Amino acid sequence: MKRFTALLAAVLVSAGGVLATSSTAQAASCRSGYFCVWTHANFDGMKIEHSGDDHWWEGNMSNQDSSWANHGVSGPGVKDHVKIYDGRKLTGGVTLCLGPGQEVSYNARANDKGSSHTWTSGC
Ligand SMILES: [Ca+2]
Repeated sequence: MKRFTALLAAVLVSAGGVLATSSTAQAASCRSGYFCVWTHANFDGMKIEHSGDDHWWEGNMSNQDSSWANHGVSGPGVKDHVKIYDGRKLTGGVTLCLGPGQEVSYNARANDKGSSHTWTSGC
């Protein structure tokens, strides 16, 4: 079962790689290896780029987040998903979880809710 899961993950990763290099170019301007957050929808407004965790989003981003991009790089044992939490210090529940390469231009349920995030191995 473990072997199957690893194989499946490899297939999913390579499928994502194909998608990324096809005509559906990534819309969000966010460096490779980073998780980016914008204060406005459609990757607009103020942007903050995170290479690691931030358990205490500052006031100019806390409860201001309106679009998100996970440009984390996948690899064996790498935490390439990002969970965003309602409260600081990863409290209050997850408002949004992004897989590697995932970009969310707007999400009504998560809009202006986030206050901390962590890299994780899955959603
Ligand atoms: Ca906002």
